[in-house]
Amino acid sequence: MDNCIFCQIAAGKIPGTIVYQDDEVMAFRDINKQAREHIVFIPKRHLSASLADLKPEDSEILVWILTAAQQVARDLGLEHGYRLVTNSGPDATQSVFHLHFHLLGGEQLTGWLG
Ligand code: D5M
Repeated sequence: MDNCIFCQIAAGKIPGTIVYQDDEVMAFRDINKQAREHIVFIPKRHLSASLADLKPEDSEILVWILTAAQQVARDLGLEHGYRLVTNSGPDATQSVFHLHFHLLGGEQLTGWLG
């Protein structure tokens, strides 16, 4: 999608600090980081705006993203733990409407709500 910032990062049209990619998944550093390590995982294809509207036939992307997150967490040395979350919809303050997951770690995380 032309007006989607994450599609533009996936296509190399705008820069991102990419830490991982394969055929289906890309991961890059969040520009508004909320933890010492904060990585965003996206499907390279614009499969859905959020988890809420991901079609069952596209759900295998969830396994690929979780597998990529596991790999990146290992590569970043997050042996003490990390958090993987997705914001879906306005109550979750989602701001970019291309399915994505946040990997947060590298420090003691506190709180669930904010
Ligand atoms: O999270 C969307 C996240 O996307 C938010 O934490 C900022 C991040 N973001 C937005 N634009 C960029 C670029 N260009 N590079 C890296 N990170 C970016 P949400 O879950 O939708 O609130």
